[in-house]
Amino acid sequence: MNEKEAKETSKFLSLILRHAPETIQLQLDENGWASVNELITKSNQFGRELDEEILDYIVENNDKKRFAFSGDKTKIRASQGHSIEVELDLKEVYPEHFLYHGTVAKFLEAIQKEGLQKVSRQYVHLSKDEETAIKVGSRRGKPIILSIDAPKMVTDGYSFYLSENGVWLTDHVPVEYIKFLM
Ligand code: HQG
Repeated sequence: MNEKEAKETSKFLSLILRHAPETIQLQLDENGWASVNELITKSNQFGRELDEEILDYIVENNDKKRFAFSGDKTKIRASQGHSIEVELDLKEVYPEHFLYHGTVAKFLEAIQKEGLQKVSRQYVHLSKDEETAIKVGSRRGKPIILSIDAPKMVTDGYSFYLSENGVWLTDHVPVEYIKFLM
């Protein structure tokens, strides 16, 4: 499998495992897991080439480690990024430093009014460093980086979670914790 094919398959898996499993008549369990066998069979029926070797390759080599197998490798799920309700059973963790969020200018006015919202995902996504946030923002255009006083939020009772692939998650970032570095 070449890089282009791997990227396309990864995008397909993001669609199925984060947003719309019904596209291939797949059901995720309440924790977001899909049966590996069922995912392979239903993807193939849908016309998407997939087998265990391809899945292994993607889980291992995906640039953001977006997907993970269960311990016995019978199940697979996305580690974050869902728009559908799943219970990831993430442990609460306490960030000890500022976190970052990459966005673009057209959202700033709304963010300045209502803080960072989940929009269509299950959580607000934050990055551990500015470099990562720049990449996230660049998906949409010229990136604008916001820094978030996460330690202060913890002191004030807000919860944070860290996904298996290192993305910081929270429910809402009110505007008073955001520094607009421009
Ligand atoms: C913006 C990718 C208006 C927010 C990335 C963002 C990440 C608001 C967009 C992960 C707003 C939502 C998530 C408000 C936030 N008003 N706009 N109040 N609050 N926004 O894609 O953080 O490649 O749902 O700034 O790397 O961009 O998919 O969130 O621009 O880790 O694995 O609304 O997705 O990872 O967009 O990205 P998204 P995100 P993957």
